Amino acid sequence: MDGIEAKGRAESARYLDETEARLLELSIESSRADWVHATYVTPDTEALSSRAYGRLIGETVARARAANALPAGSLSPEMARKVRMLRVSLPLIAPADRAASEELTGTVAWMQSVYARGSYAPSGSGEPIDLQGLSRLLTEVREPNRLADVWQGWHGVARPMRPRFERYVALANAGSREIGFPDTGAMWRSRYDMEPSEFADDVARVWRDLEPLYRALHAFVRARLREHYGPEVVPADGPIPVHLLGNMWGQTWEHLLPLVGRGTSAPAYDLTATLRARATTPLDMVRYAERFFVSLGFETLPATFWERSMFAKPSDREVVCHASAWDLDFVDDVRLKMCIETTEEEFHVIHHELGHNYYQLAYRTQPFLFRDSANDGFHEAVGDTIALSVTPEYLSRIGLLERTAPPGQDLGLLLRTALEKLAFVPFGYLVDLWRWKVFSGEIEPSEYNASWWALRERYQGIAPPAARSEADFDPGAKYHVAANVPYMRYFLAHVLQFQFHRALARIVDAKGPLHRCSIYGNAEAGARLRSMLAMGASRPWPDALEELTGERRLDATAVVDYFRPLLEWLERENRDQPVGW
Ligand code: X8Z
Ligand code: ZN
Repeated sequence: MDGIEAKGRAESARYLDETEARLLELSIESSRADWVHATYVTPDTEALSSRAYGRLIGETVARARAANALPAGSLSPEMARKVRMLRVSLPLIAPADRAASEELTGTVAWMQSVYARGSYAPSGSGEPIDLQGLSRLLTEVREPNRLADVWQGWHGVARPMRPRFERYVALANAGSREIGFPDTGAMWRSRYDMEPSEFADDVARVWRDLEPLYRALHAFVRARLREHYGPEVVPADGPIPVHLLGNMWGQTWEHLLPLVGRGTSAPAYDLTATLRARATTPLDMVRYAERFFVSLGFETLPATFWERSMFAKPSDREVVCHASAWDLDFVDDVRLKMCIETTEEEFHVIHHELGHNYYQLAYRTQPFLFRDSANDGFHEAVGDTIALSVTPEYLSRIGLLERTAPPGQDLGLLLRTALEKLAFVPFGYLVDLWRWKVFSGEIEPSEYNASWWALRERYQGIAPPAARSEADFDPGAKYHVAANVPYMRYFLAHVLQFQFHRALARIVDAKGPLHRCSIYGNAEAGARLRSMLAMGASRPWPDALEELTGERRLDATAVVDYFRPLLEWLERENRDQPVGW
């Protein structure tokens, strides 16, 4: 490098350092305002968070532009990566025009508030019930008419979002175009160290590999639901009515286990009952999850985590109950925000969330622009990977299960996990298939709802309990649509977590089947996991994947390996059943 080049390098480095310092400052401001909004939803906190977000976006755009103009030859590979990251670091870009920017960030904050405040008073009862309460009813009630009423009531909450959602799409696209993307969906697809079209092809490939597994589970569940509810309610070979699936979006089905599992596939244990019998508190549940990470050699969570997190739903104000993990200062002010209920499902969600927090702590020494996961699917997969190690053997080791489920109960265990994870796969895939098409204009506002249901039927094989129309806005009844959170990350995570788990099982030299393997207490597994997490976003994600697994691609065989015994059994169970819809 000659003198002039060295000077160029030093100037570019200085600009990027300054950029990282400034964006860190604005990100902290924005996170604090968001935190206050999410834990105290009022018009004022909504306005403050939208303002702070607008400032962060404005600065990010200005700096991305300036960084793009730095002489290419002046950038080291690491600096060039930072410049690329700058352009795709945010899920929302507002237009430079001030009024348009305020309208856009204001709309997103408003949709979040509408979602957070949403409630419905089921027919024949007096009090309005929030999403958590309505979701609980979906897991407990078994009368189809009441279930349909609850489902429709919640979906009514999203109707008023529709006109403003349309504006949000137009404005977000305008912002994305100003920084050189054809639309916001293309921007979202540009965060994966490959061409956006390559990424779309890659997830399509993995979906094709997983589709037969999902269809086998779907056929089995449909047949058992038909036995239970009768042929008038559940068709023999058509889509399953979504309100029967024990989840508002039909995205996970584990609450159906007592209804569809029997004999060899009966539930192996009831963790919810145990937690309740012991009066386990939300805080106790978080402590269990923390102890798992500590057993792998991670540090205990900072004192501020315990002081500043929100673990339970406050009774005196509106909050965003949808669980999330936060990193307020991008160093160690990590927090959990969740309205914890004492159930097995929430026990798993807590592990999911702490996975985010431990990832944040692991990459805190990276430069600011690399303080993120290898790709967003990695962030979603870490805690789920740990939850896969919450086996009966582990639960009995920590005293949460009297007796380890004997070997004969593997089908019940696998069926529970399949109802949670395999059932999720098409939903994880289609939410952003829909949004990609909405942003690109392939789906027009006049067909928002019909196109949503076309995808829901095609991929999930489910149907709404009653006719829907374009007066409805059912996508907005899902948190991530209302809150502008990209969703393909969860599809990725549902593959990656099985790749991580399979690799960790090899590291601990597990002898039995994958679903019986727990890495609890294994220091080597912990060290290997930590070294991947500590990379943050400093390298392309295939490098991070390779670090832990030796693999460089998304690979559905890890899912197949995990569920193999169940898949063989399902095939036999489905012998006389129609498969598909
Ligand atoms: O939103 C979440 C987490 C927070 S990142 C609770 N999940 C998705 C959802 O609830 O729809 C986890 C799995 C899918
Ligand atoms: Zn998450």
